[in-house]
Amino acid sequence: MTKHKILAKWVKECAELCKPDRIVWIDGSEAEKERLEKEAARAGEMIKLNQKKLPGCFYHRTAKNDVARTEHLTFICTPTKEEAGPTNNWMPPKDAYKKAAEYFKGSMRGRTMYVVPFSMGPVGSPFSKIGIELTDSIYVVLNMRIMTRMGKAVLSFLEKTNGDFTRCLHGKAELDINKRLILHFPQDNTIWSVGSGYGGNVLLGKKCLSLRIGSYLGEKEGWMAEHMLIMGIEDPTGRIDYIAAAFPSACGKTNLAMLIPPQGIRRKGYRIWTVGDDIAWMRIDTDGRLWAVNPEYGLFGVAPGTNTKTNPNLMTAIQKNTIYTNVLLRKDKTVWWEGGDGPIPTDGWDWQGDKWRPGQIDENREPILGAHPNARFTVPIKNVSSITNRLEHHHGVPISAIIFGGRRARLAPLVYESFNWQHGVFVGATMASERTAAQVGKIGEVRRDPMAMLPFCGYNMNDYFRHWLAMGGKMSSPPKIFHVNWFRKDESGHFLWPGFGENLRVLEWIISRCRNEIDAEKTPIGYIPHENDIDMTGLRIPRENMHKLLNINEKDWVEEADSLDEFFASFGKKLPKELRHELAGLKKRLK
Ligand code: GTP
Ligand code: SPV
Ligand code: MN
Repeated sequence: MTKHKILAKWVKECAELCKPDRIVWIDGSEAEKERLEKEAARAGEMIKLNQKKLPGCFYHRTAKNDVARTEHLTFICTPTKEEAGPTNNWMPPKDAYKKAAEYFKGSMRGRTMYVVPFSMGPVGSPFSKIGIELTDSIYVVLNMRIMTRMGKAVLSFLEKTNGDFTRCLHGKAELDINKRLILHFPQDNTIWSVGSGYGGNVLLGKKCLSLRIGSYLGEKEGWMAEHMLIMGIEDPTGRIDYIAAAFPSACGKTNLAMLIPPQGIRRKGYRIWTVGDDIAWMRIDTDGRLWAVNPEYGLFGVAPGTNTKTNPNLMTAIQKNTIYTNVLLRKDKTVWWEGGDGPIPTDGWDWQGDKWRPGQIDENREPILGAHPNARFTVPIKNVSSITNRLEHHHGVPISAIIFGGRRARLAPLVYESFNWQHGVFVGATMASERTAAQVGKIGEVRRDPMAMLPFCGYNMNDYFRHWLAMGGKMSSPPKIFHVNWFRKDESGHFLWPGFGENLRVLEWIISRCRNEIDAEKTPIGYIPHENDIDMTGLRIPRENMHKLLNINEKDWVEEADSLDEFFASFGKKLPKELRHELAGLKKRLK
């Protein structure tokens, strides 16, 4: 119960709609956690893993048709379509409430409604936002416990300040994809999610609040909510440069944020500090620089491909107090996934709960996977040994460089630097990437994903671009803007760049550029490194690969620039003229 009258009234209204048997206010205590874990295990919602090998770890499977974000069922519900803009699905608020209310109606009969008070950002920080999530899923409660600061302290603060909060209502209902909706009502500071149990659809503090509602508030209040990792790179003198990087879903943010310096350049003595792996809230401080905080408290990371070679830091972090979702369950109650640490298990139960052996094929002659390609784990960020000591600092960290990137088998070079802020905004606005398993849809298809925010911008993307442009003008020392591509392939489809820890070599170049320590080669698309300016010590890749990685194929770029006409046309008249101007500039330089 609560002294906060508006909160009490809202909880009562939601309970009248969903009709739970009981309402439980979550305090965030250890005892409560144990109680919930027991109950989830009893109900079959979670499986307790091998506590000797994986202390504090649990296992969960989602429904088969509920394994990734469903962008086609995600809506921005503003009074006018114009406010949602050309890239979002839109529904009028009245219709949206009505439609979802039908699915919510009585859906919690026989169930418990949990009231989860949470804070995105340190509790009580002037830059933090409070949300209350109502949910009938213990899995959601236990994940929110990892992903956010939550419980009694948040509620006390909200009551003491009698402040506003984001109203987040989640119900599993029938877990039916035909009765699933993820709805955002920016004007009402409200999120309704029904019919799903998958992370990004139901951990409402994450994409829904911190990005969609957050970006809407950011434009109004003069700050930015971005789909970015934040990391610090400390050089041997102790100076730390912080960078923020926007890559689309499942394109390497988590991995970059906690990389371990590769053997070859370890002698240089770099240290990496992890600040965040998915979301950055950024504002301009009195020094005229951009400062970023990570509003989250945990990581919801992709399992497949994660192993001791690619990400030793993360492998260590997920050995305790981690919730695994949709991975392979082994007989000894440990877990495995494709691209995980070998050897491949001889048997187990796959993500759908069926008996699994390696080499099985399905009716389409495709291999049956042990883990879903979008299988994930939820882990407290403090488990990561490279965690920054500024996590609780409400000022956050000053950003030297912003990096955009995506999966592009062709075209985009390993790295290039924009000419200035406005050109950098153009680079971000036009970035593209091959689709991954993080969202339902066709994998591999190249799509434009401006600033990696296509699925997460909570308002008209034209206004979002305008906000980016305006922010640059307000800073006396804006970060430099870069673009990277770890995913370029050769003719036979192999990655040309080893990626992961080796990406530090590229970050080193980026930081040298930010410090004005080295010059670069000017090309029509931006500045690229002189060939010897990326330290390749100890890395044996053919010299011709490096040529390919940094090659700007002008014919391909002319094609790319031409295709941007159509892309920009889809934004209509409201597209900021500065972006059209940048496109014209690119075309001219390519001639
Ligand atoms: P979201 O959590 O969906 O926002 O994704 P993310 O951007 O944090 O992606 P993540 O770091 O989890 O990486 C997704 C997949 O890309 C994993 O399978 C990684 O193993 C793979 N990956 C990450 N970095 C690299 C890289 O530098 N090179 C290559 N080839 N693969 C990478
Ligand atoms: C993403 O898809 O970008 C994620 C995972 O970070 S989810 O929280 O499901 O959105
Ligand atoms: Mn993400």
